[in-house]
Amino acid sequence: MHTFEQYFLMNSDDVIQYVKAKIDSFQSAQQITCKEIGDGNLNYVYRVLNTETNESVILKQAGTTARISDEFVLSTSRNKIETEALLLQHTLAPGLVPEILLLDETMSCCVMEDLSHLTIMRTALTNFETFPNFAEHITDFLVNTLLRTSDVVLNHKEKKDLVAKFINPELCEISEDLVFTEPFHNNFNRNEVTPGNEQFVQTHLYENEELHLEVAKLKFHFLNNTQSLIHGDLHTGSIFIDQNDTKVIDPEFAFFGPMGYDIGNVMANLIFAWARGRAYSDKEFTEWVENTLFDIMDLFDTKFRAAWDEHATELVAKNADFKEHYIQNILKDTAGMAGLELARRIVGLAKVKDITTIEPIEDRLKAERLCLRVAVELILNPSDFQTGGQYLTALQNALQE
Ligand code: SR1
Ligand code: MG
Repeated sequence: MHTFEQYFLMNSDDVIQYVKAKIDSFQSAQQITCKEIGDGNLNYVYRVLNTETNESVILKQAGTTARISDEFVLSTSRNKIETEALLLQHTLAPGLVPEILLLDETMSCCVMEDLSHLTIMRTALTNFETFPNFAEHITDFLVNTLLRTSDVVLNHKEKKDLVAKFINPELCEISEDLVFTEPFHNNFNRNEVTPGNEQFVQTHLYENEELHLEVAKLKFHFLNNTQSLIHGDLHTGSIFIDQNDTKVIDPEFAFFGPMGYDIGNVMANLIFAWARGRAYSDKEFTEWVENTLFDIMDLFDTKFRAAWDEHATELVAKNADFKEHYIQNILKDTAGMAGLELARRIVGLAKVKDITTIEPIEDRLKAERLCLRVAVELILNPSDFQTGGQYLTALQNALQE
């Protein structure tokens, strides 16, 4: 019988015991099932169900290494960062993240609301499902979590306390390596270029000095700009969705970084879905993705401006030209970061199913080159991407080449 007073990595039986011990409504439950359902790269996720009452919860625990590979040795305290990010995001963007029921720092686990009536967005997009409310919901999430954790809104001392609380060096290092470094150099064995695209990657990424300069600028921006509490890994695998609801999950990479990293991740991962839609000639789906890309930029801009006017407390932020300058820079960062995400998911360690499951292989190779052409354009010319329309033009141009 465990007391859960010292950390160990739980199995399904341990999780049942744990939930009975820690969650009041499960205390006297007789019929409990528990299944590991995690499909992320880092942690273990269990769904615990009381089959008599149908009540269910999710338990997420961090192991001492990443699930994807033992080569990433990580502090289990990432679970605390994730849970505290969710708690804060819940106050800023209610209804758009799961409810937390318990945080256990000793066991490096949390218990949260079960969202398994929803689907992981990447899975749904891979099946060409569309979501009419997504642009509205994700821009509500982005504007509220990003603007309201920035110095525009927060008291600067309070913000510095939060910056310290969310220092996340190990998870940031993963992004620094996998997103900002490895995909642009051919001497990292975690890169895996699909056979047939070697020459393209060599020319457009590995030997592109102009690109390397822009990537270096973006990397130092990521390292040095404590702009807002960002999610840090906001791809479509970190979103649960259905026709009504959108819930953002998995912020274990959260730290104070540039807002554009989150917005760019959302844009890039929709571009993967778009490239897949093109590969399978699904016109309705690709049109929905295009409209969504357009709407996200448009809605973000409109809502961010309105939220600025409503919530800004910093005196200099009342200057209209400063507001303009600030927003232009967020959108510029968004383009650069979207380009990085597009490149790293094609070449680097953590690939995306939207692209890897495209068949036949010639179509996958073509979709990869399409994403990489868009990536290079976004990274080289980020200032040219202030509107959704400019993204759509870049997608059309990349198709021509
Ligand atoms: C070692 S973790 C690999 C990737 O999975 C996560 O979801 C992040 O995107 C990370 O880069
Ligand atoms: Mg994740």
